[in-house]
Amino acid sequence: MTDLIRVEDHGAWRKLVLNRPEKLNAVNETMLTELIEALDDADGCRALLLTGEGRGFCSGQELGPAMIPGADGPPDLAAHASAYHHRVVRRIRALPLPVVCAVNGVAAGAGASFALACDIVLAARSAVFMLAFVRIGLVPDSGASFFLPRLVGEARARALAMLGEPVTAERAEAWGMIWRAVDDAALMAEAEALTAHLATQPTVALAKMKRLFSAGAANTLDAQLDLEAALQGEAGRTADYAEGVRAFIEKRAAVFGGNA
Ligand code: LHQ
Repeated sequence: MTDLIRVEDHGAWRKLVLNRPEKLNAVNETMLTELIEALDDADGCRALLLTGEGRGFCSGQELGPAMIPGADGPPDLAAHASAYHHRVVRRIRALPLPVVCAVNGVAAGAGASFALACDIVLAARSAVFMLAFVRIGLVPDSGASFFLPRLVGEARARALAMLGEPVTAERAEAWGMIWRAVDDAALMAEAEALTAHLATQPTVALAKMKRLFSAGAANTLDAQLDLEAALQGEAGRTADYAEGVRAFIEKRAAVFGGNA
């Protein structure tokens, strides 16, 4: 283990910090492997916060000599994306707990995709999102071509992908690409408070919401209604549901254990 991913434990929630500030947290194989391990290891906690150290959030794949054709021909980007970047995205989406992203600075290429894969995204007002892929002759990956049109519509998604222009945090909020743009100085405190709050919520229900929203992207209304009914049935058998209703009747705040 290096310290390319810094893990901060806060009891019920955890902060994962991309920690290569001198390269705006550009990701390489070591860093992505550590990120995947940190995500795998997070199953036990009730919420995660993903952010970056320094003035950038993540500038995407590290661009270095390994990324251009060498004696063995061009690098196998399909294998690279599948083995690393796409495992990060799959893990974020599959984790049975909310993942908050605090975009503290530029989010470019796969860095933008990682942010969009998270459940709730806050961004510093000075941060920008950039589908930088086109600038180096690549296509959006790590889920960007899936998330972006669903969040902002195809007209904007196609233009952002084809032009690679930066989108400010405020515009991203106005377009529904992220939850909120926040003053730079307030970003971390706000993101931490949000994550800490989520860690007190009915975790099993939040995990089922993630399943619902993921399935809803491809389901018919009928299939989605069936899934909602099934997952509501499961949620209705949790201790947190019983506690929630009891607390309502007793006119007090619910105390959720996050258990099934
Ligand atoms: C970097 C990087 C970087 C290395 C900044 N690498 N050093 C691709 C391939 C394979 C499989 C799967 O998926 C992908 C997906 C992708 O992610 S493709 C997209 C890759 N990323 C980019 O194309 C973005 C490249 N970076 C930039 O365009 C700029 O750095 C941005 C616009 C992010 C920020 O610009 P500035 O604020 O002007 O900062 P800077 O360019 O001066 O960067 C600061 C340092 O960070 C600098 O190093 P240096 O030693 O000169 O101070 C950069 O070289 C380094 N850096 N991004 N991706």
